Amino acid sequence: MAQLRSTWMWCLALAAVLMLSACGKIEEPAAGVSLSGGPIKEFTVHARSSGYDIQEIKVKQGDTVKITLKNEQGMHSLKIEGYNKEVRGGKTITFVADKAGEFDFSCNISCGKNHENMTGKLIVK
Ligand SMILES: [Cu+2]
Repeated sequence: MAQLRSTWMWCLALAAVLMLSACGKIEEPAAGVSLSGGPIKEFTVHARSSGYDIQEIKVKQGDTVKITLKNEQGMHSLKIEGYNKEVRGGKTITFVADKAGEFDFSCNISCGKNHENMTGKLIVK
């Protein structure tokens, strides 16, 4: 009788382990959702010839950053110095903010007389 009970307990324990490992698999982030496993910070930046509507993008180190650039006037891009990342109007980029610091971004397309106004900062803390 005692032996039957211990076998039963062992089966329960095994079932619990199997269930836990199954749950672990479900919680794993799907590919392309979060690159780092950390939170995803999403920004939509609108570009006009007068500049970007968002001049500061603040995230934490380890965050997955998703930036969508929308051209409101003309053709623009958003290039982040030091991260070697660029997004063009109508496109989205996703990357992991693995380096802390302040990184200037600017438009990498000669878009006219206000081109130099198209600047901002990615701040990674
Ligand atoms: Cu521009």
